[in-house]
Amino acid sequence: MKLNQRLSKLKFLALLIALTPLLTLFSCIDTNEKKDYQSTADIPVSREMVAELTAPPHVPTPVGRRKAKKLIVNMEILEEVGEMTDGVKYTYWTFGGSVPGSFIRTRVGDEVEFHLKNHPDNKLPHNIDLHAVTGPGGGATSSFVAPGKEAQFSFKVLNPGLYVYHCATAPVGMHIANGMYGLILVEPEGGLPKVDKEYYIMQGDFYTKGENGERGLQPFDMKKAVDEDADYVVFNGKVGALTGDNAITAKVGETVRLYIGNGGPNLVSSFHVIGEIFDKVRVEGGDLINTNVQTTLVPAGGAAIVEFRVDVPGTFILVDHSIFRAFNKGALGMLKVEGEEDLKIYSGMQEEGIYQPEGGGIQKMPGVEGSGIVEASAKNLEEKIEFGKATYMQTCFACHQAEGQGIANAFPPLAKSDYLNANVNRAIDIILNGKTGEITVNGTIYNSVMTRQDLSDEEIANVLTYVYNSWGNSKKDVTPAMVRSRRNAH
Ligand code: HEC
Ligand SMILES: [Cu+2]
Repeated sequence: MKLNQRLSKLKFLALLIALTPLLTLFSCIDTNEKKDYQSTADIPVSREMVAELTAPPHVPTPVGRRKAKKLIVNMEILEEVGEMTDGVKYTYWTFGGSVPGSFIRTRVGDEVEFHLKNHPDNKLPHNIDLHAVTGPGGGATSSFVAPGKEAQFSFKVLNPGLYVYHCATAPVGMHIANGMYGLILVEPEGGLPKVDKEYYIMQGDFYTKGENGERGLQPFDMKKAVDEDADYVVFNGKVGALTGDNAITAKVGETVRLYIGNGGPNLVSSFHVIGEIFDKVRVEGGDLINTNVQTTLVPAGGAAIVEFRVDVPGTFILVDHSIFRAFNKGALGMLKVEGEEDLKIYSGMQEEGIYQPEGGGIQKMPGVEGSGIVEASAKNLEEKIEFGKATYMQTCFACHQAEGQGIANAFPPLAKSDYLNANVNRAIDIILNGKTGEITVNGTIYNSVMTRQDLSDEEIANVLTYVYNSWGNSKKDVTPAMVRSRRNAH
């Protein structure tokens, strides 16, 4: 221990000596700039500028030496169907039409005027929480915006670093799980050091009703999300967003900087590039620089900046080194490097695609479906209500809330709902088939989407019996037979 400590002290000293010229350089820059302001909050802004926003894997032009400005960010929220992988569709909720959302590039001292626009075709209200904001909710409380509306708020950019932004509208996990996250970079005064190539990559985990690879439009699965049982773990919103023709590229001898984010909602990423060593990692996207790193941890709701020089040609595979995610769930990308071989560094026999998942993107384990477990039936009304409550807390709670109160402008109340109490068959149909289009509940209009709930007849009977016997509703007893007859009616 002692020896170790002494050793690390020595190392520290050596590092200090090695860094001295660098440090002096930095302090030079520092004193130059510090003339005009004490803290970054005091940096004056000159003029106005509309921010360039880019879809992944691209990033906007570096800030370089530009002065702090009033930076107008126009961000449009779009809910749209995309392809998770071949034959599998998913309804993404996006900032700017991509997952992750548009990359925002700022510098310390900028005064950002944020315009959040919720497209009129969207179904739900949203907002934005930017981790780069100093203020309540990171902007969330000031940016809640219904479809067809625009919200505006401003903030001063105080701390340099790479920050996540995400939607923070309830149920928050669901909005993030549907793709509502992205990165905002805050460059220091004078900008980050120049590199040859920069790319934007963000990991996310997805939860679908069907298993990995099951075809068709797959609805979000709340239970799997709560259980952190991801069907897909991907870079940039889908399987293959960074492979084959979509691979990112560089030439031998170039320096590459990757802005890596992790939207989660649940999983942390062990980000690794097979066959490369990160010369530099800006740990967690902050000021701390680590060097010679193999794998860097990117927390959910966090980021890292990794930099390396590519010395030899070939295809380098980007993975989450929780490796089943890479080969079985999609967390795999490619960096294709062209140029001259350097046999001194690497002797050869490189085979492109050697790390391709066997037989394409999706693999299935045999024989795990249909556990065959049958739950005991409820014996009386009390048990129905008890079982129904359990289903409610697992399935309906995220949207309709614990006391059935719903969420204004998004999810109608089930408590004292005139709509619910007026017609049992209609309520059963809603659970069986889902519901879209305009409805009026207790005098308020809702026009949103409830996806069909994949529940057995008995589960539906129990959950509705629980709802009808709670929160001032009309105390009906819904039976499995009633549900069965509605199911057969279609
Ligand atoms: C993903 C969010 C979501 C989940 C989960 C969900 N609902 Fe809904 N529910 C909605 C939305 C949105 C509407 C309104 C649909 C519309 O505007 O057409 C709705 C409407 C309803 C209505 C009719 C309106 C009312 O307030 O009476 C009932 C009844 C209902 N849901 C019951 C349930 C039950 C029971 C569950 C659980 C088994 C459930 N919902 C799960 C979002 C959800
Ligand atoms: Cu949202």
